Amino acid sequence: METVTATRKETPHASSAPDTASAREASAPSTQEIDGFHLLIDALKENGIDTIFGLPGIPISDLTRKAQASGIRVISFRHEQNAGYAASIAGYLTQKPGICLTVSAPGFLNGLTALANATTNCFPMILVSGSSEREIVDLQQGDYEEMDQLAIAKPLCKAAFRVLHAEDIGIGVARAIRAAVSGRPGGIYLDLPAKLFPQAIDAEAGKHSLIKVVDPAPRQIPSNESVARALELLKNAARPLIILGKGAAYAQADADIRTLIEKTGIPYLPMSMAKGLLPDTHEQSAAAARSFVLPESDVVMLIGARLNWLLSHGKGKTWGGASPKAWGGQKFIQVDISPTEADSNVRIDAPVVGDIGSCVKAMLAQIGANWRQPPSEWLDAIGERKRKNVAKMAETLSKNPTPMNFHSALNVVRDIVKANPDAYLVNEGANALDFTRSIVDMYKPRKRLDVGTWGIMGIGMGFSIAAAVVGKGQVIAIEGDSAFGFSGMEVETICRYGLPVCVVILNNNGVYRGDEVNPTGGPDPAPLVFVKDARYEKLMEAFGGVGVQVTTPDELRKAMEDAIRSGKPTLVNAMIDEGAGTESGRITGLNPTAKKK
Ligand SMILES: Cc1ncc(C[n+]2csc(CCOP(=O)(O)OP(=O)(O)O)c2C)c(N)n1
Ligand SMILES: [Mg+2]
Repeated sequence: METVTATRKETPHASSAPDTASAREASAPSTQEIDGFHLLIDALKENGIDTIFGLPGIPISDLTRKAQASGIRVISFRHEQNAGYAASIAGYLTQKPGICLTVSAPGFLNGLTALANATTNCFPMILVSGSSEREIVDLQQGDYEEMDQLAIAKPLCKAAFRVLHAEDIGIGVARAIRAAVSGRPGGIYLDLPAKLFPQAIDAEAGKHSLIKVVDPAPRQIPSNESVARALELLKNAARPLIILGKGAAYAQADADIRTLIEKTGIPYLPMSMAKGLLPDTHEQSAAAARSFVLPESDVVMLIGARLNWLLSHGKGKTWGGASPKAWGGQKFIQVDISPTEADSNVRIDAPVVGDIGSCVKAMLAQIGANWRQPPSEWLDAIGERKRKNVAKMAETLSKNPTPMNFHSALNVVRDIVKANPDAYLVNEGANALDFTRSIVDMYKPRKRLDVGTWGIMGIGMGFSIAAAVVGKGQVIAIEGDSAFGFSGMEVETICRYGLPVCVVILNNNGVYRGDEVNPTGGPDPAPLVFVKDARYEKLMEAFGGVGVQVTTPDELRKAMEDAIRSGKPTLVNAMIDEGAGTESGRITGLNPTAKKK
């Protein structure tokens, strides 16, 4: 392992900093020195970081080589945005910050969308970018890839740091790790100017400067009063409901959360990425009666779920309010790590602030053995709705139309996921997303990885690669054809690393659907449609993976079964009725329409 170098003397950073390294060398000469490259690698390894997602170039090419040589797994991507998404979801899956490494200005900017998305979704990630020479950047003298990256990153992340001296690398990495995972996790930017890497300091002093972060995400215990207040409200509810968000899934408090749900007997709704925290087939899941339970509930406990647009801000018609902004009358308990989350959209009657694991434990401790189950009228009413909706869905799923539609294709995916509950399910698109979410049941926590808070397109291949690498398991990616296009080139990365990823494109020839025409009759296609019947599977074949085009559910089933059996990179191009989708999938209401036709 190459950690300590007997270096040539690199000129340390000259003008913007006192020449501390050479000053010390003069007073205490040393033959053994360590440079910035190795200090950074050692600082990451010291903190258990074993994987870097990135894209090499000036000034970080050598860093990727040396990192690989030191035993860190380096996954090289074709575009930084995908490396960034990979890092962010690795952070979500492991509770360790995912590292994305990029070059300066353009590489940094390409990674920035993923950093902002990580912050929005509370995924712990660190974007590490090389940057150009400070004094030239600050005087705007036109350096190679000049950009004031720190200033640009700041508003888009939870915290941003820059390291100028090799002896500060340990501190810089420690601060970035703590900031990423403590409290509400998020995206961190770490700026490393090119001149930092060859700076050399005394090896012993360098070793001493590294910090192994102790307890990076300390437990935050809720107050007893806040827990008692919440339970009092829940206990007296006539129609209680629990909503589990991806914060609850992130917490890895799976057994306690399940015990809380089962002990209280309260029906629950999983948000998209909380599907599988309890198996979707759990009898207390009210997912199949969502539009009934939201307006009818009287006390709602949110666990790691925010009242953002995905929950209609806790008000309006979804919640039984008379008008779009009107309150539905529910009382809310909000269990969240952030004290400022409460009252963000509606009044929170009982905030419980702490980490989800500690909060749920505290509730279990106070609940004791004699918890009264919710009124049977409420449970029966939900049960009846569920039965009706499930029967209706079963009827739709059993149809076998030609051409295949979303339902007949996803009926197959549903079976495959049921037979492979440990597989990760990555999902993006509009109809391809919404139908998959409602049709495909999940059975285990943190297996469903999707577009998250922003409904962002482009996470598909980055998430798939990270799930295969850090989750070390089979991945199934269900992709809209438009969604796939955002990260499609990474199928080369999937093939290069030989990852067990089965991509299924639900190909309906366009965004939402493929049957629109240019109203002018001119030669350009309509803005939302693509080349008809495109052969996406050939892209996978180009890099040595398996490509299959399928037009029936039976062919789809066989292709997916083969992919999972072989573990080979596979792309299944599933041809879907181009008229089957709806505008914007399930969120049609957010689409502005012209007042006058
Ligand atoms: C980064 C980004 N750009 C654009 C969008 C807008 N958008 C939402 S869904 C979607 C694509 C939907 O088409 P497809 O993936 O083919 O799914 P389908 O509805 O056809 O199944 C787009 C472009 C977005 N959400 N994110
Ligand atoms: Mg489509």
